[in-house]
Amino acid sequence: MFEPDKETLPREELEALQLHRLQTTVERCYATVKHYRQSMDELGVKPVHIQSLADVRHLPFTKKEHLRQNYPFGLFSTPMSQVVRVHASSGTTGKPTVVGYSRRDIKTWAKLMARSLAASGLRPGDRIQNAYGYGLFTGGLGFHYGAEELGLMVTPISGGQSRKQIMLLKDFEADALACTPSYALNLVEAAEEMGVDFKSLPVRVGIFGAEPWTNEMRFELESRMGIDAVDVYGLSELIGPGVSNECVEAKNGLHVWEDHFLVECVDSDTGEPLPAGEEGELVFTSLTKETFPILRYATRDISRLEYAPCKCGRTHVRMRKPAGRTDDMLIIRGVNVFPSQVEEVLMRIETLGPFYQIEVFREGSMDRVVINVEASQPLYEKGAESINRVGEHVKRDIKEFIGISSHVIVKKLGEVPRSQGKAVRVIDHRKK
Ligand code: DLL
Repeated sequence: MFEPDKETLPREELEALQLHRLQTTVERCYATVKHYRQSMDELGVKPVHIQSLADVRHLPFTKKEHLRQNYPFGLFSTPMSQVVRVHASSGTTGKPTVVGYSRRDIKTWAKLMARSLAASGLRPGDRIQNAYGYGLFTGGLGFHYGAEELGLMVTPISGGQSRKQIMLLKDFEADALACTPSYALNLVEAAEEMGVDFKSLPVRVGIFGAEPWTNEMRFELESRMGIDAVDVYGLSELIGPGVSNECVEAKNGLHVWEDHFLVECVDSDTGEPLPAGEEGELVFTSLTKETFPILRYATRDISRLEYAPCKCGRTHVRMRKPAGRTDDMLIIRGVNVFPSQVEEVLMRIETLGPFYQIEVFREGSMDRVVINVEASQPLYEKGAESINRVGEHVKRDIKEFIGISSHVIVKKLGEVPRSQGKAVRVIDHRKK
């Protein structure tokens, strides 16, 4: 562990620390950020009302639209002269959302990422190839600073140049690869094209995140790459990657670094807290941020919290692999569908490649779902009849396990679009 005393704090002590930090954060927000003062005043809540961790529920939610309304620096809590970095996420429409960091925030983030990398099984002296995008996206620099903090050698290659990635993984003897799970699949494919068996490379662990991926995808990646694949979660509004990470010992849920973030799981329709263990929307409050503290950020990410002890010895709560975002949930003729459910079904069919994309059309008053998949090379060689049979199989399984009718198109290997960062899993033509 990178910070064993903090990562194994008995829960009582952890919660006492959280309460103290929550109170400080709420005071800071109220005193320095107009948006928080106004929204707390509207609810009649003052910092002094926060007397227990449960009192967090009296605070207002913060949503993406609040970041947009305060573009670019309206939610910053420090004078601009103390801000040493900004990051931004590209909104689908209009202006991005902007977040800022003080010198201390950058240090905190590096430590949290160092914790995450250590939890993933890395040690000082190990080497990591960082294929997350460098730039306004938090992935590249977040991993970079964390890796240096832990004492790893970093190859800052960013996303893309897949063949060069394979060459450098081999030549620089990387122990770890960091990228999105969908880009990891691209790299396996690039290796195959180069006649390199990925399993022969020295890489022993993949730290994959920034998009939802299923356990079925984990098994696929682990067996094709010959690695342990662990999940890393985070979002720019909170800090970037390093909000939570799986431990390589259990690979069963992501430890939320609770001395820095207070996590709640709420009903996404009503905003009411849910009993421990129930599935709902994750809501986070930062506990140590200086420039961009955030109260009750409603992530839209669906997960659940597991408080049972973990075999790795860490006491920090685990969040189950996020199933997806409520924004990405498709409603198909009244049935709620996450792309990850489709992924689960597809990954069980061995003759298909691991790439897929879902398209939704409106025809008259009906929704039509098209699932684009790829035949593996051996299936492709067997010809049209076998391919059609597999297409029918997919259709049946989607109907049986998810409950929707779909049209399945089995394409040739390489015909479903690839990505270098977050994969585009759904194209919803109804929204155009
Ligand atoms: O994706 C930060 C990050 C970089 C995380 C690298 C992990 C690795 P944003 O671009 O702000 O930040 O996007 C945040 O991505 O609300 C989730 O919907 C999704 N997401 C991130 N990690 C995971 C994950 C980065 N492990 C949004 N599983 C979040 C599922 C994830 N979804």
